[in-house]
Formats: sequence, structure tokens, C-alpha cells
Amino acid sequence: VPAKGVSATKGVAELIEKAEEDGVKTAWHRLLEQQPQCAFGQLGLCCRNCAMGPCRIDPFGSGPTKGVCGASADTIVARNLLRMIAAGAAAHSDHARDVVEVFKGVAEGRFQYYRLTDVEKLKSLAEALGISTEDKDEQEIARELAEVLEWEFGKPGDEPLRMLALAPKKRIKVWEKAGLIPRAIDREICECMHRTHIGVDADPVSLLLHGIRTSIADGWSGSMMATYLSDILFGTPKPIKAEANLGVLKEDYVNIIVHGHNPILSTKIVEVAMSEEMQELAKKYGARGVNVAGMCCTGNEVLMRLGVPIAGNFLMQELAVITGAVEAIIVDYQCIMPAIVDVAQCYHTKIITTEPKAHIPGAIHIEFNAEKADEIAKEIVRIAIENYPNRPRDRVHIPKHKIEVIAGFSVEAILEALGGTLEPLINALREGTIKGIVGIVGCNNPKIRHNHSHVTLAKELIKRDVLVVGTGCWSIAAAMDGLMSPKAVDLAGPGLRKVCETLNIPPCLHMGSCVDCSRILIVLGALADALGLDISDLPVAGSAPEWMSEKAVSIGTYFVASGVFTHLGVVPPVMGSQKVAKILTEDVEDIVGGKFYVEPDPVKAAETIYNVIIEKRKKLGW
Ligand code: BF8
Repeated sequence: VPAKGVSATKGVAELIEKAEEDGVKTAWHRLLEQQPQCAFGQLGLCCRNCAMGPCRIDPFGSGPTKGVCGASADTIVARNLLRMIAAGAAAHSDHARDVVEVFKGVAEGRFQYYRLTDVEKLKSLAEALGISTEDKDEQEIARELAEVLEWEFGKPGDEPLRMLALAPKKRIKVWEKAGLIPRAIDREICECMHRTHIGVDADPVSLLLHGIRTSIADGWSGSMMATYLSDILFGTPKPIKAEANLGVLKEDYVNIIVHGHNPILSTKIVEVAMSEEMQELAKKYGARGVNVAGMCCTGNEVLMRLGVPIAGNFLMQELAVITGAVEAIIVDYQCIMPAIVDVAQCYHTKIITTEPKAHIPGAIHIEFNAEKADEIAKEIVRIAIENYPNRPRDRVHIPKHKIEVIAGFSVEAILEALGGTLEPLINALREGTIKGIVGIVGCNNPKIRHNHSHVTLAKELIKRDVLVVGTGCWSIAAAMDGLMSPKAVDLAGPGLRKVCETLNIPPCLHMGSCVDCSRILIVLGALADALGLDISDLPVAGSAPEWMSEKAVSIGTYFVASGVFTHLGVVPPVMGSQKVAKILTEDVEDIVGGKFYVEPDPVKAAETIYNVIIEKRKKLGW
């Protein structure tokens, strides 16, 4: 692997070189071994939904044009995409279900180690969902809310999801007109699987419309619920200072990394690891203390609420092990490469899985449960501490790079920075001091230069006076590049710079983890409502420049479904059907007001996104 070219983030190249010296493979090496990757798969033209197949359609028209059942390229491509949306929505929403269970336990007084932290948010959500809060104590409100939210997953009947109460009225009208109102989260996901079974839905339009409906259930209910309840349980994020990049690992401390997605686990690990008892125990084992750092989205969760340093994003999980300085990586689910167990075998790192639904062969499995959260967290942290003497001191290399980040820009925090109302933001948009807002989200993908598109797109936009907000691995990339430090205003255009300096915010705002894309939806909805417009009228856009996961497909789809022009920097597996590609990048706009736009080059993408924003401004007379 040409180490120097693969990443835009400092410290990555030196660890890839170290990996090669140590005889360890990373995702970049395995991607090379996978070449050439299956072209049918890349085009979305392979169907193995039944045992008459696998079938594949010849994209050049010289081979079969239909599968054994008669499915065309259009049907197969649309079916495959629908299954990606289903998987992505399932991952977000099953995460939400886990948070609801803990929330319910807290409401019923069963879980002593968790509590209702943001009672105001609890009340506002309850009221938004039509639950009266008058003369009720917080436990009672929480119990009633938990019941409503539990039903979001599998409620019978055709009534809309209750959480759609948070969506702007004009959007609801658009969805109603197109028959896109989701009824229950599990039901829509289940229907995706039903429709894509052999011999059910063969019409690409109908398949894709159901994909949109499912994604709305994810964005406006599943992910939204995960965000709201995590805020209620652990506190709504406020701007907080921390550090980012692998240089946050400390040479003479026990280093623990929390990796995955759900704050139910990671917050506990942080609390317990930072306790005096554990710090003292670490000293007994020869370390100066315990240092916890985050990775991926759960890293974002503890970064934005607790100021825990963030060690890196998706493609850096193996590199953390390769430093030789990590005693344990504690994971729950999603985006955890099974490869970290293989890499860990070459060092001393313990990989600890904690979820009944996410085992990795070769890892230590300690099942976490909310009822015994502190006891289990202690047991896990102890394993990490006891592992400190095994660190291979002659093979430790921690890159020096780390940089300041201000994270924690929840909707509430943004409002507070604005002085309690959206007015200053609306005025800045109207006057053109800020031209628009773009939400950049999503993953890393070793097919393209790590973090390059993330930071390039963001820089190209802020220099054009576009405020950038975002989540997930993008926000970690931006943080590691210094774009979330107040100093980054030097890279912003004059208008955006002025606004950032007045409000004391960076030009790129960290809004959280991937489920927190829901926060972006709330901002868009609030702006649209305040202006009496629909989201599709606003000078805004979305982007996932380095996406790879099925969750990102669901997110992209619910952005589009919400009326947002949405850029993808990695070509999705739909090019085997011109019809599907056209629906997604053109026709869908007539139905929901948003559409996809695919462009691998982040500089060109920034230009197009900017032009779309300017067009929208013109239509508004701004
Ligand atoms: O949910 S951005 S690689 S870590 S899928 Fe995964 Fe993608 Fe990162 Fe978080 Ni989101």
C-alpha cells in the first residue's frame, strides 16, 4: 500500500508503514487483495434472493437480460438497494430500541445506574407527542413516553408514526400525497424484505418508493428517538473542548478505546474508568492512570457530552491497535471490523465485545446489561488495566498528532449560540452573509483517499460562505483536520467568518453521531417552519462524500425524502439500471423535492452544491 497517499489525516501513513513492518494487514491491504472486485456487484446486477440463482444480468446486453424468475436489471438493482435501506434503517432503529429499553427501565425505577438527566427535553418530547405533562412527575412522564415510543417499532394499523409530529407540516403533506407516510418502523423494514422476496414487487418505482418510506421511519423516528432519549438520559450536548487524532493515546497510561455506537455502554465505561478506584488500580499496575478515547460514533457520543478525546474514524480502528499502546478496545455494535481481532493478535490489545447481537470470533465476550451496568463496566475496565504490563514496549508507536476540537453542537446548543432564536441565522441567510447550510455525514471508504473528500468538500464550502454541519465519521475527519477549532475561521469566507466570530463558533459544527443526523433534520424543519417554507425550498444540501455503510444509504435516502439535494462521493451500486439511476438522481425530485447527485471529485461536488444553493436562493429572492 502506498502509505503516504492513502490518507489526508496526519499520523495515518506512519502507522500503515508500521503495520507493514510488523507484518499486519489493514483494510487498505485487504482491499488490494480483493481486486478486481465483482463488476456485477458494483453495478447492483447480481441477485441471490432465491436458490434458482444467483442470477446476473449482462450490462452490455450480450448475455442474459433477465434472471431465472424474469427479474430485469431494473428490478434487481432496485431490490438490492431496498435491502440496503432496510439494513441501514434496521441498524439505526434497533440501536434506538436498545435505548428505549434502558429509558423505560429508568422510568420504572429498575436501572439504578442511569437517570433522567435532561428533564426539560423529556417534557418537550412528551408534549410534542401529545402526552400531557401537567401535574405529573418526571418518572410518570417518562413511563408514558416510553410506552408510546415502544409502539413506534411494531404498532399495528395504518396510523402514521407518532414521532412524525416532529416533522414540519409541509413535509407531512408531501409524504401524504405520495403515499410515503411510514406506519411502524419494524413494519416498513419487514415489508422491504417481503417486497424483495422472489416473486413479489418487481416494479422499480414501487420498490424505491417503499425504500423512501422506510428511510423516513429511520430518520424521523428510529434515529430521532435514539438522539432524543440519549440526550434525556445523558444530557443534551453543549459546546465542549477536546482533542482529536491518535495522538490522544498516552504513552504511560492504560489506554482504553470505546468503539461502536450506543452511549449506554460507552458512557458507563468512561465514568467507571475515570473513577478514583480505577485510576488507583492502574497505578498499581505501573501506569500513571487510565486514559479513555473514542472511536467512530460512540466516540462522538462521549466526545460531545463528556469531552472524551476522539482517536479516529472508521478506517483508523486497526491503526489504534497497531500503535501497540491500546490495552483494550471495548465495542458494542456497527462498524466494528472483525479484523481488529486479527490485528490484536499481533499486539497485546484485548478486544471486548459486549452485545448479544454482536460477537466476534477471537474476542473476549462480556455481556453488558443496564441493570448491572457499573459492575460489568468495572469488570471490563479491570481487564484493560491488568493488560497494561503486557504492552510490547519495543513496538509502541503513538503518532504525535492531535488537535483541538470544539464539539457538542446540538440543536439546543446552536440555538443558545444564536441567542435563543433562529432569527440571527435566518437573517444571515437572507442577507447572504451565509449563503447556505450543508450537512456532511458518513463513513470512510478505502476505495478513496481517507478523509480527503471529507475535508476538501468542507473547506471548499466554508470558503464560499456556506456553514457546514455534520455527524459521524465526517465530523471526526473534520475535527482531526482542525476544522472544528475556532482557528478554522481563517479558512472561511468573509461572511461566514464574521458570523462565526460573532457567535464564537467554528465554521464546521460537530452535531454528533450518525443517529444524530436527526438533529440536522430538526434544524432544517425549524428553519422551514420559521420561514413558512418547505425544507426543499431552503438553500441547503447534504453530502456523504466517503460513504460505505448501509446506514449511510438509509440516511442519504431520508435526506432526499426530506427534500434535500444530497451528494454521494462514492458511486452507489445502482449503475446497472439506467432507470433506477434516473429515478434517484432526477425523477424523485418531482415527488419529494430532493434528489441524489453523485460526484467522486469533492472540488467539483462543492461547486455543484454551491450552485444548487445559489439557485434556491434566487428562487426565494435572496
Ligand atoms: O454510524 S459514519 S463508518 S461509524 S456508518 Fe460507521 Fe459510517 Fe462511521 Fe457511525 Ni455512521
